[in-house]
Amino acid sequence: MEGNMEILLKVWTYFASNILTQPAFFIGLIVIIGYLLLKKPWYDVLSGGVKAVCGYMILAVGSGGLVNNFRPILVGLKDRFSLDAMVIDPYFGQNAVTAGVEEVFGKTFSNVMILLLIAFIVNILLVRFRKVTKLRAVFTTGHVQIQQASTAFWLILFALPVIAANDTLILVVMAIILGLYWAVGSNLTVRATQELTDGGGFAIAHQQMFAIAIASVLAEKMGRRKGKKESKKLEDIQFPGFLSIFNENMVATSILMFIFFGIILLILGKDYLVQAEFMKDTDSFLFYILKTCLNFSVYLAILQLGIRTFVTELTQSFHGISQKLLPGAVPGVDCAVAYGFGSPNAVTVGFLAGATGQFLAIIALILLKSPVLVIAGFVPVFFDNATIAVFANNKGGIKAALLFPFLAGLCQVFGSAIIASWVGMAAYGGYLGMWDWAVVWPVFTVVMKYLSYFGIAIVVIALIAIPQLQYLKDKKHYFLITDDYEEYKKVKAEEAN
Ligand code: ASC
Repeated sequence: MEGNMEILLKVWTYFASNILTQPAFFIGLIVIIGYLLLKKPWYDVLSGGVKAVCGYMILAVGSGGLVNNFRPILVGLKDRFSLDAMVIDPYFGQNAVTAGVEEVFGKTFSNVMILLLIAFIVNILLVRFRKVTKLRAVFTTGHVQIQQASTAFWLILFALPVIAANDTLILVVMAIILGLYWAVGSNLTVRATQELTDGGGFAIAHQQMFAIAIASVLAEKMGRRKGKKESKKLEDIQFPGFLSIFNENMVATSILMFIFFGIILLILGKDYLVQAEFMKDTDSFLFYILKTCLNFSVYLAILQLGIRTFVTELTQSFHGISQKLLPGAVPGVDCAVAYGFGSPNAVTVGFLAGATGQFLAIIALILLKSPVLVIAGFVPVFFDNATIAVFANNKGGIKAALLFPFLAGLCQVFGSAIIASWVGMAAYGGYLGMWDWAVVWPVFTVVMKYLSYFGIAIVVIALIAIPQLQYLKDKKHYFLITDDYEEYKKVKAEEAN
């Protein structure tokens, strides 16, 4: 018995560390299973699998390139001015947990793989029983789930000292709350994502799912209030004269990023950049700045190529899974997949609007003499806000694409500063910082801290209630939108007339 369990655990750990937490291989596996269920010939299964894995790996080269190039520049501000500040970024957040959790709580979390197993099963079951649960999306972005698990571990230990002594209880509470958050959050993005991608057949499973849902609803209201049928979107702008160069996404992004990061690099100064080994003393500063800033457009283009490579395969193959295994389900994927849809300029606009919000919030912290200072991390400021802008633009046009990322930028900084200093993570240099973790999880933490077991119940019930409320509001289209998007569009068009 003991031996069997051990073997099972080994098999699972192998699967989890090589596939479940490696989105490229997980999506590849899903595509292969989907095509097998559709009884496609073996060579179609093979080519679909290859395109899915390579496409996702290309996407990861793009997003990794952005992160590796621009994270150090933003963090450089902290070193250059010797600030005692925490960085809001998933990577710094995870490091802070590793560095501090043992010192603060006398514990380390080693059961990540078991947590993922339980949460994954919970997610599948919740979707399997969608008639009751009203949940439609399965989380596939394991790398993000691990980051979230470590932050949740800290927040839950802090909020619920009553369960801290019992490792099994911690695991169960974490699995329930995280599993629900993953299922409910990705489900919240289903409608907005289907409408953005014209029935792409997936949802977003990342770190700003509540923000996507809220921004989409508010942007839609904003768009409607103007009384016009459609509000002007970013893709509708046609600049005249010399400004027409901005009509081209690559040119617009390059010029805007040259200004934005150019200023930051000038502030950092050549001396610092040489000393911190960003560049050599013999390099031309001008060309270093040019090259660095243009890399933004280059990696963005790579990212979009990756999306184009795998999205069709995923959409088509998942029919196999949603017809045969998990009726009506959609996969939840990385937020960057949204950048292949809608206006490409929304990505840049969202980043700049979000950065403005974050920088203003940071200045406010300085002026208010906040005990905790925050440094903008690249992942929240770019991936959160670009995503929010893509969705906001699609529903509410230009104004929404500027407003919501800007507000989100304020939330990311203020929310993270408050929660990270309260729970003691700020002292270890970082916090996850993404929107849901700067707003939604802090609320969970407050409720659980002050109401203990009763607080856990409230969080769980609230999460379970969200999809029910979504369903009650829109019974007629709720399942149709994933089951048959063409039919959904037809019904919607008829109703509009
Ligand atoms: C994150 C994180 C990343 C990026 C990536 C965006 O939260 O940890 O590496 O966003 O998933 O494509």
